[in-house]
Amino acid sequence: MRRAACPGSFDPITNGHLDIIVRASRLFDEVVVAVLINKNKANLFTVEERIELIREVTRDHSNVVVESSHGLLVDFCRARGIQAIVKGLRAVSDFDYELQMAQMNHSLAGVETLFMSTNPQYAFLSSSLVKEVATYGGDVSGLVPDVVLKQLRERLAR
Ligand code: COD
Repeated sequence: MRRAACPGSFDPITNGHLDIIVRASRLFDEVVVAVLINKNKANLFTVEERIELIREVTRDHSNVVVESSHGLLVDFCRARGIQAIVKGLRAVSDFDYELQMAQMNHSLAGVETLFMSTNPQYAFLSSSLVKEVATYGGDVSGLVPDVVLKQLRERLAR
């Protein structure tokens, strides 16, 4: 079985993330969305909430599963027989760091990283920008799935 991981913080999942996950699901038998837990990062949504939102927006894609992980991504991949990591590239500015991580992951465990170019519609999109714009009352509909938009509005209204 050809299995790929789509890793990230997904705080929260955006339409840019979702586009990459769905496109990867057409190329692999199974795509494991790996929600990485980084205790040093202040997140708006808990890991459980992020997982729930991703499950909700990927539920029509039966070969997409969602899990969380502590620690190294390559250990997660090894434990699940995942041969490839799929990452989205938005711009040249993403490339330097992504290349560094891809080479480190290959050197640690021989896991390959495949880069998929972002849908130009979502090239400017990141979870942090979405949160910032939404915090100041900007309209982020169309940038995140509807269920995420609803949760985001509720969370920021508190
Ligand atoms: N269009 C296309 N792709 C996008 C978009 C967009 N608009 N936005 C994000 N993406 C893709 C990118 O590939 C990105 O890498 C991925 O989605 C996840 O994005 P985020 O912002 O949710 O997640 P990050 O950048 O915080 O994730 C970093 C990881 C958690 C993947 C990384 O830190 C990691 O692998 N950590 C595990 C610990 C580890 O193994 N460290 C050593 C690495 S060598």
